[in-house]
Amino acid sequence: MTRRARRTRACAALGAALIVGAAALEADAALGERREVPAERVLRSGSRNLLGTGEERSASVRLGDVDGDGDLDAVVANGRHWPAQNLVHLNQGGGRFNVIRPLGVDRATSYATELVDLDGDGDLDIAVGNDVAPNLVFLNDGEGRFERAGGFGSPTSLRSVTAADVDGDGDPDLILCVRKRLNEIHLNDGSGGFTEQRTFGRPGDSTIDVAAADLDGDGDLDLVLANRDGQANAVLLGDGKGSFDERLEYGSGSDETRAVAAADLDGDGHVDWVAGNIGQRDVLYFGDGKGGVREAVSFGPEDGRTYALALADLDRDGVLDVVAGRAGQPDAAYLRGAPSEPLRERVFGEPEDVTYGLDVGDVNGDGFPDVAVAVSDGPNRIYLNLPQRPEPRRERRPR
Ligand SMILES: [Ca+2]
Ligand SMILES: [Ca+2]
Ligand SMILES: [Ca+2]
Ligand SMILES: [Ca+2]
Repeated sequence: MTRRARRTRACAALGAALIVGAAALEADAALGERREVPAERVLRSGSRNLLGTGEERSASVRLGDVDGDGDLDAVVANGRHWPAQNLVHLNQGGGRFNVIRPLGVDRATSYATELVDLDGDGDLDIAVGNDVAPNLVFLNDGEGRFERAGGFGSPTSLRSVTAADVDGDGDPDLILCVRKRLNEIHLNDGSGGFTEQRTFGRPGDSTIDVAAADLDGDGDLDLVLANRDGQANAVLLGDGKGSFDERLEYGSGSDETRAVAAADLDGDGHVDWVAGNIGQRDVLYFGDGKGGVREAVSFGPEDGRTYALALADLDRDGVLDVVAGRAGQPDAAYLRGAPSEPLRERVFGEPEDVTYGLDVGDVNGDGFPDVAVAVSDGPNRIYLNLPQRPEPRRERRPR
C-alpha cells in the first residue's frame, strides 16, 4: 500500500493536497443543524507525520492495532534485495507514531510484513516475506512485542505476502507471489504453523501481487493475479480447498501489472478489481460475477508507474475510492461517485518519491481513512485525511 518527501522537504510541498469530495454534511442537515462542516478534505503530510526518519528501501507497510490500545500502528518491511531492519511504529494516539520497535534481530531482504492474527489468540501477528531469505512468523504478546515463532516456505524470489483463508477452515493462510516461479500458498494449522503447501499459477509466472475474493459467487475465495514481464494477467477460480486450477485471463494479454485490489465497487453484488500498471494506464475491471470482466475502465496517467493500490471510502460518500502509489510520479487518489460520473483525480505526495507500498486506515481516529506509504530511499509517512483549510496553515518547525 505511500509517499515520501525527503526528510527535510519543505512543508509547503507536503501540503500537496488531496481534495476529497463533499458529502459529509448531510447528517447534520438532516438534524436541522447549521453547523459549519468542511465539505472538502485534503490528504496532508508534514514533518510530524513521518514513520521515523530513516530512508530505507521500504517495500510495504501495513496498518493495524498491534498493542491493543485502540489505535492503528504501522509495520514496515524494509530491504527488498538488500538486507535491512523491519520496524514496528506504535501510534501514541492521534496518529503520532512516536515509538519504534525493531521487528526481530536479523536484517533481511524484506518485501512484505503482513499483519494478521495467525494463531487465533485475538492479536495481530506478523508474517515476514523475504527475497531469497527465510520467511518468518512473529507472534504478538498482545502488547505489540513480537517473538519469532517459525516460518513458512523456502527462500525464493518472493514479492508479496497476502493473508486470506483460502481453504475455508477459519484461519488465515498465506499467499506468496513469487517472481518467475510458481506462486505458493501456505496453509495455517490454526496456531500459526505452516507445514502444508500448495502452488498456484504457472511455473514461469511473474506474479507480483494477488487479491483474494469470491469472484464467481460460489462462496469460496478466488484469486486475481498481477503479472509482470509481459505475461497475461489472470483470474484463478478456487475450489475452496486451496487449489486454483481454473484460469481466466483478463486485460490486454501483455499488461505490465504490479498491483491489484478487489472489492464490489459498483454495488451490483459482483466483485470488481483494480489493476495498477507500469508504462500504461491503470484499469478498473468490473466483474461479471463469473470471474470474467463485464466492463473495463482505464484511468490515471498514460505512462503510469503504479506500484501499490488500496480501496477505501476516503470521502465517506458510501462509494469506494482508489488510492494509487506510484514510483517517480505523484501518488493519487481517484474519487468515485455515481457509476456515470468520471473519476476525480487528486494527486498527493512528491513526484520523485518511489512508493512501493501503501495501506489505508484511520490513524488519528476522526473517522476518515488516512494513507500510510512505504517509500524506497525516502521517508515513510502518513498522509492524514483532514478537513481542507481556507488557507494552508504554515507548519511549525520541529523543535
Ligand atoms: Ca495501537
Ligand atoms: Ca495472534
Ligand atoms: Ca485457512
Ligand atoms: Ca469463488
